[in-house]
Amino acid sequence: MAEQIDGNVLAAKSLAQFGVQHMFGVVGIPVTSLATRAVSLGIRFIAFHNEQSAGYAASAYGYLTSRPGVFLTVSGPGCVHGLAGLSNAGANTWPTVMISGSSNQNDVGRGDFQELDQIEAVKPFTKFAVKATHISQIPNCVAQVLDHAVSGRPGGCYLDLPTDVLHQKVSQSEAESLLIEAKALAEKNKKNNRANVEASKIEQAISLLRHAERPLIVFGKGAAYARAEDELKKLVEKTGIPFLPTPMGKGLLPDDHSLAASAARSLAIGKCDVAVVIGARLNWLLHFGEPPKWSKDVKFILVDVSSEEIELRKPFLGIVGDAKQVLEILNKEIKDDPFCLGSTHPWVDAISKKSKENASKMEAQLAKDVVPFNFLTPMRIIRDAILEFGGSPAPVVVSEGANTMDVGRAVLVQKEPRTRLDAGTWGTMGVGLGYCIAAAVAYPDRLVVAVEGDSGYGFSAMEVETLVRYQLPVVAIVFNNGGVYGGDRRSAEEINGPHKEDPAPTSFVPNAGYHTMMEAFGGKGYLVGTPDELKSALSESFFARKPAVINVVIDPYAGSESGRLQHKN
Ligand SMILES: Cc1ncc(C[n+]2csc(CCOP(=O)(O)OP(=O)(O)O)c2C)c(N)n1
Ligand SMILES: *[C@@H]1O[C@H](CO)[C@@H](O)[C@H](O)[C@H]1NC(C)=O
Ligand SMILES: [Mg+2]
Repeated sequence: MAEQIDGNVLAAKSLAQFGVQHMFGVVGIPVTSLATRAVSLGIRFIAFHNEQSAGYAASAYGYLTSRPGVFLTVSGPGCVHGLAGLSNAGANTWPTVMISGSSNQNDVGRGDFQELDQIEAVKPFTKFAVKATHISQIPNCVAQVLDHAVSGRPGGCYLDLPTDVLHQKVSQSEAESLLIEAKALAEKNKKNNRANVEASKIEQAISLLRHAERPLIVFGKGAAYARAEDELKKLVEKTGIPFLPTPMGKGLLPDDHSLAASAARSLAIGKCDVAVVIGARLNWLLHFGEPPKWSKDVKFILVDVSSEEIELRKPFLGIVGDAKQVLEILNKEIKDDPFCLGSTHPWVDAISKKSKENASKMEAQLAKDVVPFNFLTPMRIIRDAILEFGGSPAPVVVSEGANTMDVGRAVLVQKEPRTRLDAGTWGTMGVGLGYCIAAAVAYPDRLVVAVEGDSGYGFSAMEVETLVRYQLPVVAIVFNNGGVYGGDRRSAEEINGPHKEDPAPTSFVPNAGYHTMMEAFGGKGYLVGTPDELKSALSESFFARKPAVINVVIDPYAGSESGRLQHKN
């Protein structure tokens, strides 16, 4: 009898054929064999403790590499944990594929092992979901799910592989022809992300920018994903228009560029009359593009890959297209009739003055060595250590938390694109270690530095074992202020009732030994409370390129409740 292979092997072969190089996940029935077969075909499988983190890792991998980040889960609860990663990928619009095993098709509705209608469960969080109902469909399903993740606006996609399908068999030769067929079909169906950008819209955009008195260029992680940095640089330098990145747009142009408006953010968005917004959504992070933060007369030029986004926001001018492609055309068109505001232009000058004022106030605060640590002192030391470590490509910075993330965003300096991964559009806590693992796997030559609130860190802290197991060069710095936002801030009348002896809902055990948890797995742990201790822990761990946790003791009352978002709490 000719040699036969099962669905697990065919799925692994399909993933390899369609270019998957890394996979994240948690194994178990019925997908363990899929993972081991994938490894034997050359795919690196990073095994996690929890599917949430594996999903976060896959999504960040998708963002960093522009290829779908793939993660594998078991059925039922594994799939449900994975929804965290899938939904966060959708919120961030990062190309991500969750593959889950599911129960036997014949036993559906009878309470099979880990049974769940997974296609229904993933629906709100995916742009495409498909179930292979027979082994012969596997190669084509794999091709489709990978393609949908990256086409148009990227996002989460799902592939369901029932146990019976994973156990079905086909002959080697049949498998080969299924793989060939799927490849041919994928070539034929390949979608073209390069839309036809209307020339009249480009002309209109240029005319708006040319006649604006106070123009602004805003860009976000969509532009970073599109690798639009060179074209953005050209546009900014050609026109002399100040720019403002969203948090993960930071680094597309260096934070210390003379036209950076981040330190004059309020003025820039409050007073600009024309704003070209590229690969960033006018959502809460940009105050919906509305007053009072923005002027009521501002004209938005919105560049986005998704026509739905443009329909939703109703900008003055909407241009549907890939950020890099649209910028290429804009730059080409401007060339024939160049204009540049120059540093003496009143708007550029006002932004620059305001920036310098704000920056020097900040530097004065940062220059002080405050012990017990506030947030600023250790953040300055970390900033300087990262800059001093330098290297090109630069280290990737991962950040989450409330105060810790907000202070980090203002203080840490990004000079290269896609070097900042944070809680993102949803403000999701728990993403940090997954993002660290993704960055270290996607960029094996780089250092990864995580700057994390103790609460944010704790959501996925067990994944430090994963760092040690794969020996990834990740230095996780925990800002340990004993809780969510820090110490117990309840007023006397709030501390009452039968449970008044309980710690506050925001409090953790004080002085938790996060560094010893890392040491328990054989990684390096540091406990630091002074500038000198922190400096020495940073330089040692950065150069060691080994997994490390630095437990930084912060004054529990140094931060504020909800960090920057106090008005929402
Ligand atoms: C998944 C998820 N759960 C809960 C929250 C609510 N939340 C916002 S910030 C935060 C933690 C803030 O504490 P920490 O990370 O220690 O930062 P700090 O302000 O203390 O520096 C939490 C729990 C969230 N954003 N995401
Ligand atoms: C001052 O600079 C910080 C950091 O760049 C920024 O977050 C803040 O919004 C700036 N303040 C104003 C008023 O623009
Ligand atoms: Mg905290």
